[in-house]
Amino acid sequence: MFSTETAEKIKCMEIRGAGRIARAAAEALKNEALGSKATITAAFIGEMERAAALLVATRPTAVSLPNAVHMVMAGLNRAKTVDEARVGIVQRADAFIHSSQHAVEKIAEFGARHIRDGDTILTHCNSEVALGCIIEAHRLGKEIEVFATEVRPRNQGLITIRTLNDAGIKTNFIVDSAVRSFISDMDLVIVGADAVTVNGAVVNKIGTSQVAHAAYEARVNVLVAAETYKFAPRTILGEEIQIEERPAGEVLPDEIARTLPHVTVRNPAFDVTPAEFIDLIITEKGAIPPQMAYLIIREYLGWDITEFN
Ligand code: RI2
Repeated sequence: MFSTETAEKIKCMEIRGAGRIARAAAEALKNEALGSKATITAAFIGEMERAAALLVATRPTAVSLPNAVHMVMAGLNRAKTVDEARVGIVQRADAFIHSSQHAVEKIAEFGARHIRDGDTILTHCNSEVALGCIIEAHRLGKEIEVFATEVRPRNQGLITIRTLNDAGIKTNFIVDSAVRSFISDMDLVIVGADAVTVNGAVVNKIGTSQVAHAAYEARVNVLVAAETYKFAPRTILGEEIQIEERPAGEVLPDEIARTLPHVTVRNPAFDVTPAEFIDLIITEKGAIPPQMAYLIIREYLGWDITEFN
């Protein structure tokens, strides 16, 4: 029940942002475990597995979601009693949520060091961790100015400018297509990530690759703020990140679309920025060049490749 409700909220983006959906899924699994009436271990495990599958299926791109679910569900099959299984889920969910919040704080601390007094920073979409770096730099007394994009079609830029405004940070709001016009005035680009692949490519909100390409051309550094649970272990095995394509109505109202029978609206929610356009990925374990993504997957996610075979 808890998972169905949370799954709906994630799907319609009432709960959004790669870190937030991961924590919401962990919380939903915890509540599901606490609320379960199952008295037989196998039945309890079955309930939890159905809840986990439902949550993972909501948004296919943000790897934080299956990673969080995997961490909460790890070892469930070894539990001998319902109580043991329930306690395990609750402990692992709490541990994930706690470490996720800690990671966001650590990244803000590390990321702020890359922002200099007087910097003008461009950000795209609404990333809790990217904004955390900017707000921490401001808190440390650095004079900064931000350019934030609109982020069609869901306008997450509005959330970003509200947050920056509330923090008292001088902010400019621009349409997505204005990025190249302003990029030469920027000192830094900071964005978040929905997934980081083994070759250091970053999957993030649609338009990120254009921003990074423009920055590369203008020799402006690009930082990606991403917790280690956004790195994608399955990409080691050659699995590709699925890019979510959202409803056409988000881009073009149905009543207009109906009058244009020869027009198809395409609405991919994310794109892929290759490693060569990224200078650093800031994780809670420190900053790494994107080419070191493999090490994060092997050392910090702590999973053996055989787990996926
Ligand atoms: P944090 C968001 O996805 C954006 O792509 C953002 O850059 C990314 O998640 C990371 O967000 P959406 O849910 O975890 O808006 O840094 O599609 O908040």
